This record gives sequence, structure tokens and C-alpha cells, in this order.
Amino acid sequence: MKIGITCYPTYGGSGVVATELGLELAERGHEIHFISYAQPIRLTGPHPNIHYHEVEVSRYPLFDYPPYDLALATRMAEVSELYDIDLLHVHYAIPHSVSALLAKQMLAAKPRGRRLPFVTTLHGTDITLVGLDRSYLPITRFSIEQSDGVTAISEYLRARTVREFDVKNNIQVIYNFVNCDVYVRDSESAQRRAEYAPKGERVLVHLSNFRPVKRVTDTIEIFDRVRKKMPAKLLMIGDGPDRSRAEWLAVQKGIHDDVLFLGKQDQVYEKLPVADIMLLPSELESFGLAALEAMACEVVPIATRVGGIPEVIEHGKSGYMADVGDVDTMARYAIELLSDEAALHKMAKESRGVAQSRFCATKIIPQYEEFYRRVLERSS
Ligand code: GMT
Repeated sequence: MKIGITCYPTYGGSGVVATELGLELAERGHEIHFISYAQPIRLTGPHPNIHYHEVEVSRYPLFDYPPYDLALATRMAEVSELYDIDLLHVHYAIPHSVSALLAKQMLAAKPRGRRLPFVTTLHGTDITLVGLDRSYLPITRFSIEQSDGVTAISEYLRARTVREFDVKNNIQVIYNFVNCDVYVRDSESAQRRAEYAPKGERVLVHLSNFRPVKRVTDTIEIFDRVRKKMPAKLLMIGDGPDRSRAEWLAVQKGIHDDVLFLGKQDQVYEKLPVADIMLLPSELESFGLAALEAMACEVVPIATRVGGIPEVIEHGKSGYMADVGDVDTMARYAIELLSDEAALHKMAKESRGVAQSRFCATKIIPQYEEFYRRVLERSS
């Protein structure tokens, strides 16, 4: 198949999923065309089946708000015609599904009208935050309803979309995935670990875009409690608006030397397996891709019991969950686990097993392929 993929190309779970999906599909022989305003961050190196088309947004003095969604729609239509694209797959409803709908209509209106079905994948904040803003809700609902296929990355998100948007589409849950051959703990992980924890300290990790929904200061609070009980290091991967608040909190608590802010990282699969535990104390996660990537690397997740997290983590078996803001309980789980090598090892293996058996790319990618086939059949 020839598939056009659009996503937010910078850091963020939806862009990561879209890029990894494109890479996996290309490996399976599909021709993939990324259409976005910048090259997706995890799209490194050339690949014979992958093409990237940049969307240029002209700036005029009149345009206080340059119309990216229109430039995107135009580029989607151009690329689809030029490369004979079978379908568009957009990640994150706003504004990508609106642009895809416009592109579809542009091609249908041509003299020899051409079909261009599009699939929308809902990731989370496009529904739970942005989509519920009154200024976006009607158009988001409209573009979801106009999509030829809609998927959601968890049952939680599917149910919430149906409940709050009252859309009539049949939304299919296709879980996020991880490439278990790439996200794996291997012999190099131990060497890298020594770089961050040279005295054999315990290692905890947090990975996010440091937005308020991630509650990064809770991560520092939890680590502070752990640090009082044992030598430990915390790797903070990512960047975003709440980074300096977290840095200041670490300074105030006197643990700044043990909290390593690594910034945005392209190859998180090299960093994650260094750790024993991942902390994900978010206000909300529709799935929690970071937790899954950690689990594949035998890093036990301690997260909040929110959104789609209970679909990924089995409490007490492949990780722990606690209420939002309950840093004492999350710290207690971490301290108990880090004090019991056998329990930590067992849970780490269990985590990896869950990633392999339920969320491995080899299991999930065929679900997308099958979904595309059904959409194409319906639209032919
Ligand atoms: O919250 C983020 O990290 C960004 C956001 C996005 O769309 O880029 O993430 C959402 O999509 C991820 C990938 O599907 C999910 O793993 C995250 O749980 C989800 N975030 C929220 O629901 C807050």
C-alpha cells in the first residue's frame, strides 16, 4: 500500500507512534510518505520505502495566524495525486483530520475525481483537552465523523470519545506498540548504567514532554523520598514547560547532583534499559507509551491509575499504580521494590513479558494493515 502519514513531528507520544508505525510499515514493504512541517524526530537515516514531504507555510503580514491546516491540506492533495497514495493516516485529530478531509474533497472534485480515504488515530489530548475546548469541539467531532476509519490507542480513549463527543463512528482500539528487538536490555545497558551510576546506585527514570499533565514535580518528590533511603540517581529525559520547576525543586531539596536532566533524546531505547524503575505520575495518560517502552526494557513502571494505564500495567505484577498526587505511596512502592532484588528482577521480567505478548510491533502492525484493507474495501 502507499500510505501518507501526518503527525506532530516534534517530541510527543503521538508523533513517536506515527513515526514508528511508518518505519514498521516500510519494513513490511509499504511505501510511506510523511507529510508534515518538519521531519519527524525519530525518522533518522534514509530508508528506500520512506519519503518525507515538508509543508511550507507562507507568512504574510495579514496572517497573524498562518493557516498551517490549509497548507497541509494542499500538500496532502498534491502528494496523494503525484505519488498515487492509497490512503492518508493522520495522528491526532486537530487539525490533521480536518486537513485530510479537505484534501479528500479537493481530489474528489477533480475532473476525473479520485478517492482518497483517510484514517484518524486519536491519541489523547486531542480528545481529552483540546477537543473539549468549545472552539474546537464541533469541528473535531465533524472531522472524526467524516473519517473513513477511526482508531483509538486505548479502550479508555475510545469510550471517552464516544461518551463526550457523541460520535456515531465505530472506533477501533489498536493499542500502541513497541519494537521489542530495539527496546531491550542487553550487555551494553550495563556499561551505560555505570556512566550514570558509577557507584552502583539505583537508577530511576522519567520520560515525557514535561507538560503540566505529566506532573514532573511529583517525580522529583517521589525520588526525594527514595533518595533518603538509598543511594540513587534519577534520569529525567525530555524537555518542556515544567523543566525549570522540576530543576528548582531538585535544588531546593538538595538532590540536584543526583537528578540528571538529559534533555530531549532521539535514541531513548539506549537510555531506558539503564534504569530499574520508571516514574510516570501523570494527571492523565490515555495509554502511557513511555511506560510501555520502559517495560520492554525490563524497567518496572510506577504510574498513576489514570486513563489507559490500567490497560497496560497489571498492578502488583508488571508494575504499580497509585492515585494522582499520592507521591508517598509511589515512593513506598519504589523503595520496597528497590530493596528486594529478587522481587525487582521478577517484576522486570514480567514487564518485558507483557510488552512482548501484548504490545509488540509484530502483533500490532498487522492490525493496522488489516484496518487499512477494510477501509480501502469500503471506499472502493
Ligand atoms: O502527553 C503526551 O505525551 C503527548 C500526547 C501526544 O499526543 O503526543 O500523548 C498522548 O499520546 C501518546 C501516544 O499515543 C499516549 O501514550 C499518551 O498517553 C497520550 N497522552 C495523554 O493522554 C495525556
